[in-house]
Amino acid sequence: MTQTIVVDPITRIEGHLRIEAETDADNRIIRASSAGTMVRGIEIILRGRDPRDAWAFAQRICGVCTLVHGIASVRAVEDALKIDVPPNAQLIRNLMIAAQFVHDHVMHFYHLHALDWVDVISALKANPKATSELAQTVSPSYPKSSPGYFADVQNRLKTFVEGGQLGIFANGYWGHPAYKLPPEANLMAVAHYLDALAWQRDVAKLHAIFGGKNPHPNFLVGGVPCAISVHPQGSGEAGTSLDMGGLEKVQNIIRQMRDFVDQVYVPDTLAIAGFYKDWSKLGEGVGNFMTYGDFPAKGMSDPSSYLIPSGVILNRDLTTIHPVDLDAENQIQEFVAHSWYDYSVGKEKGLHPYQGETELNYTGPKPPYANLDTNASYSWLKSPRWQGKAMEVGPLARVLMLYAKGHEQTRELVDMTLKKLDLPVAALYSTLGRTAARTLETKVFADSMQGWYDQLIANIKAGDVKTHNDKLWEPASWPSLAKGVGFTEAPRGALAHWAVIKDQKIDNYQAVVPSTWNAGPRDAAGQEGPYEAALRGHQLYDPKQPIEILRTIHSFDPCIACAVHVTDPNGVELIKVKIK
Ligand code: NFE
Ligand code: MG
Repeated sequence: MTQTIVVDPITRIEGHLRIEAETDADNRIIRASSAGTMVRGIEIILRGRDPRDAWAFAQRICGVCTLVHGIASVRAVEDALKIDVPPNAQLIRNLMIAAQFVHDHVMHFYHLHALDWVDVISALKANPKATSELAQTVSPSYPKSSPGYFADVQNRLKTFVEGGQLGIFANGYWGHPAYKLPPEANLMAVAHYLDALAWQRDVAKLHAIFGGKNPHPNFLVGGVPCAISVHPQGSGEAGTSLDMGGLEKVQNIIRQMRDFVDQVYVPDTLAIAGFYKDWSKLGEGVGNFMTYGDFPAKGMSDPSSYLIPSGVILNRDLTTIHPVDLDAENQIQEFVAHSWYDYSVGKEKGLHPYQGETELNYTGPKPPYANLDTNASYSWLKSPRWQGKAMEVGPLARVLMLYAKGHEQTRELVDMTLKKLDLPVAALYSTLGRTAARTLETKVFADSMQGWYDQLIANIKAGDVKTHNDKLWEPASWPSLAKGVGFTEAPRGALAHWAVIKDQKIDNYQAVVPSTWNAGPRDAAGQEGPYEAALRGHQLYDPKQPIEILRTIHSFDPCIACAVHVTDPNGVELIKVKIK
């Protein structure tokens, strides 16, 4: 007998995601459908606006990836108007993007994904002294590892549970046999969950130092809005510009970031992964991977200088990297065959984002409803495709790309991880591989921050304090028609904004974001998106507690606000959790 399991909303993600999974008599998923259930349409809001302001609107697509839409937006306008960004501004952008990665990935691991693997209630049974011994083996350089420390954390947890107020830990499938960690490992992870909360509050300040605030730091077409002062610290001459005192704070934050990644995040990932090696055979997805590339050493116009290379990997073949051209009309297209949109060319055809259309047409059932008709339209997400093929974007795509291109540190990290877990390279193509890739790339980017910081300081010491190029600031200097694409690697994957500028105003604006690539519905040809493909084959131990679905979906780190560029206009919850 087949049945449909509905998980709606999927929690511990950003935005509103619904999964409908059809299972066979053995509770094995034979067909999964991924649906975004909310829409607003930032792209419509942007029409007619000054392109120099677009970043501030686009950035509101999401408060989780707090700055990536700002970056993609200023780059789109700079690409359209052919504006070069000064080297210091590029370095500051690299530092801000990398800080976003480190912050976001650590938060995702501990606060969104960990509880799929860590049983909070089991931590109550742990022996604090044994936990301390475990912690000192797993993370020998991390200072918070005494028996007293773990006893304190356990007591805090006990108080929650005895008060009947699990709060942030209220809804988990605690006690499910899929949890494999011993109580001590669970207690250690819960302690690091709390440590990571305090840590993230401090390191988020990097964005505020360069961009005035976090989330949603300020940006500027042509550079960055923070002026640099060379006046000595404390001389009172710097005004509101960034002085050496501010830069020293940045140095301290980079140190704090690297310490937490090295001492806690990487060792915890490896330790926890050791108990879940079965998950190296599940949850692959579509087997195609794409990156746009980022972190230029010499500006966006020189892709050979990017730390993350751009390219496409097809069918796991790491020997051939296909080039990605974001301007080519036959490469990237969005389809709406199963989405609640209409296209003027008909629902079966794809459109390149320069010609992209945002014409809402909800044809789904009236809520509350039991099921969506997944043979018809069933999502507010479109289905982006590269040369007609579904692509996974994100940490796994980036790590594979760096690995395929022979990036030395990535190779060492991947080889170390596989050796430690005693797994083959093929293990990367899985739920476990995706989660490990997120951790490993965090280390690569955190370490790279030091180099960009050192370069910035060297430039300033050599007398270069320029952070903005205002040569083409005045709209009168622009052509009457221009179009450009701005791209970045966001924590969840390749992100690009396409802007058409006509008579100094935005004529069309399209954002195609990472979670749309990963979470989008089937296309006109019936090809699944990565979430849908990844879920197929999962066997559910208990369909009423579908933790297996959460593990794989969370391994992608969904952000549905980004994916449909939304927030709900009325704050109304449309649909309730329904597992039947
Ligand atoms: Ni709202 Fe985002 C990231 C973007 S979406 S989190 O990272 O773009 O997938
Ligand atoms: Mg879009």
